[in-house]
Amino acid sequence: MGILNLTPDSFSDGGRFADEPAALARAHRLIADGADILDIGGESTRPGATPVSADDEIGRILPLITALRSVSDIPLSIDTMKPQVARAAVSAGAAIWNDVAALRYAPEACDVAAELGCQVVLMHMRGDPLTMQQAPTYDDVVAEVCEFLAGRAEAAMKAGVAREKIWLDPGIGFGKTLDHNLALLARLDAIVDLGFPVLLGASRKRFIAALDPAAEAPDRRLAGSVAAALAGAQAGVAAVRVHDVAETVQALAVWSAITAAR
Ligand code: HH2
Repeated sequence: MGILNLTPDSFSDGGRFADEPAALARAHRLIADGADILDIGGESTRPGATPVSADDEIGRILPLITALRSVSDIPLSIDTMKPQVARAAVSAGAAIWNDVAALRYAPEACDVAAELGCQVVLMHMRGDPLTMQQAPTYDDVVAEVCEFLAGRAEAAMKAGVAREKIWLDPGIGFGKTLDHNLALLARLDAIVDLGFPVLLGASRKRFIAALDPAAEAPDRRLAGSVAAALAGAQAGVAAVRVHDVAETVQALAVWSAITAAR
């Protein structure tokens, strides 16, 4: 899953693809590099990010979805917490609602997901993007994330979302310390065992800089991002959400070939 941020403030590529020609060119690059899905975002969820209105978010994402729909049939995912934005994106042709709030942002979120009939990614986040990195604590992060994700899948299914439409995501960096992130990356198999496809988003995240001081700038985190993607593949995740598609595709091809030759 290639990341396409139409935001002025995402942590790694904020502002670079905010106008439509640049965004379309970026989308074509991600597709040529081997992305199977494009994840389009109109609101940054980085720690401390300022929220934007649904209208602004729709204004950012809709022209690109419409333009892309007329030139490519690659599945599109909309990265939003807001049911109105998901509705607009799915009406314009998006197939996946990627929700970092796991359908908790608005009371009608589960019903809207059921009504739209699209695939839904339910991600774990402690708190919200404004506050989530303020001293997060867990007794057992892996067990608590699994319990949360299983509960959100239940809530979605109770509202009428079909089981086969649901994906789960541990939410690397969302209300987690370095140790929490590492515990989750080490036990992704526990999330895979919940029985839903798992999406992993570790690309260029801050935990990589905590392990390598030379990776303070997000664009210096490629090798660490690839290492995390391979840990995900090893544990059986279904997809990885990444900025550097060509490099990740190559790493996964080599890893799969080695695995197949065993
Ligand atoms: N991480 C970000 C955004 N959306 N969605 C899922 N399912 N999983 C993730 O790990 C995830 C996500 C990170 O937020 P942002 O600051 O918007 O940066 P970027 O989109 O460049 O990763």
